Amino acid sequence: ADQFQAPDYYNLDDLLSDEHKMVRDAAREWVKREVSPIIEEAAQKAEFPKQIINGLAEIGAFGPYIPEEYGGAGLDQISYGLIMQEIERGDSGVRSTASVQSSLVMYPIFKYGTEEQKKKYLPKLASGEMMGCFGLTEPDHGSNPSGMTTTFKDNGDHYLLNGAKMWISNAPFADIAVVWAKNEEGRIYGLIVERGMEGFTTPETHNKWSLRASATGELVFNNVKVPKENLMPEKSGLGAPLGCLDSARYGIAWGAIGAAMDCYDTALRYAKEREQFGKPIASFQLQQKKLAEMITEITKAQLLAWRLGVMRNEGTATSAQISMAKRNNVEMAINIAREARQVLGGMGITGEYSIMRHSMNLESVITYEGTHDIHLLITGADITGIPAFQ
Ligand code: TGC
Ligand code: FAD
Repeated sequence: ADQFQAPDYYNLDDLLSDEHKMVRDAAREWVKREVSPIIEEAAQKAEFPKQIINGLAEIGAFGPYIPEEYGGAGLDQISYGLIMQEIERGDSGVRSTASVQSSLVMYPIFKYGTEEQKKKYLPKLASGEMMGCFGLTEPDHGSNPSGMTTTFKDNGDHYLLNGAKMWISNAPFADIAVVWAKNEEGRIYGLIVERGMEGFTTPETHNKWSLRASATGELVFNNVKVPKENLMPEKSGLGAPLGCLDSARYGIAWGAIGAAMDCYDTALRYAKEREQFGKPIASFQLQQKKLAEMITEITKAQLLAWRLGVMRNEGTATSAQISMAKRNNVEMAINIAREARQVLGGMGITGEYSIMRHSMNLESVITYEGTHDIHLLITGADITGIPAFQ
């Protein structure tokens, strides 16, 4: 059984409201009950566990902060963060599915879509009846999405969409895709593409060593006729997809804490139980150093995420502040996973424990939603006023 006990070294619970704690605890219990028992096998088989979709919807993981009138949970940003933390405590791939559905599919429809689009898609996305994916990255344009070559052009009562997207989470099973493409003037817009439209295919990406319980694929558009009412008109330009990324990156800053907590908690328990040289390995200074540094880093990351959440609630958090938290917290988690794996010795490499899976997953998390390098450059540009991307 899942024995997880969440570390809270600085009594962060005192900073949370009763609603925050209730939402967090419900997500935590659900992960223990529904995710932990099945996730290792799903990851080993490289299958997304579709049976958890309903449960994700029930804990409010699809559109936590989308208003209730559109089917969302109507929660604040801290609750959103806490849900992501708990889900990623289970698995980063499951959190990916929730991040994409909420921040990369529901958010753009809510912010940039028409009233008809909101009514048509948001309630079904919130309930999990419909699943979505987000296509920004292309084979030749990852860190530099402004160079994208996917295009759409006016063709009477519809647009003709051509191009390809790569590394798209949820693509193999998604019912709809929010796709970013350039019009004839080179201006970027988001289009809602539905599965079944002629010329639209979603080949799956195989042989991943990371995020194996998440389905990843391509989006290929070959003269796809997209009805004009599927264009999201309220925002265009690169700022439109980047606005969605702000929300998803914020969720990852919390999610990474969950993965780190799980690794720390597992390593701490193991170190107290495992004996070598006639003593628990937790009694050796070298192991204590690892564990003490882990809890210190987790505590710092919690404070960063919490403060960012307060600023998100106030509407004052900048994109650069979000980049700092995503970058710091994911690096924190990947380092903790690596150290925790060593505390478990040989057992650490097996699927008996979650640590190696977290460690492999975090290799994707440190790359997607803006690589570790790109977030450093965003901070660099912000503090110096000099962008160093090119
Ligand atoms: P730049 O000139 O800096 O900006 C272009 C326009 O965008 C505006 N902007 C933003 N708006 C909202 N939010 C942000 N975070 C924004 N950052 C920039 C900016 O003001 C400007 O607006 P305007 O009106 O002046 O045109 O653009 P650039 O081409 O120099 O690129 C900047 C850079 C490198 C930081 C950006 O392109 C970037 O972030 N690259 C990384 C790409 C990335 O993160 N891709 C993620 C793909 S999705 C994904 O990975 C999902 S995984 C999900 C999962 O499974 O969990
Ligand atoms: P590149 O941009 O080619 O970068 C390669 C290396 O060069 C990196 O180390 C990078 O930091 C470095 N680099 C690039 N530019 C600079 C620079 N200016 N200065 C210094 N170094 C630089 N995308 C989506 O749109 N939707 C999704 O759902 C999605 N899901 C994903 C799921 C997984 C499992 C993975 C692995 C990726 C996913 N992505 C998704 C794509 C992800 O966002 C990209 O992989 C990421 O943005 C990096 O792009 P790239 O892989 O093309 O690497």
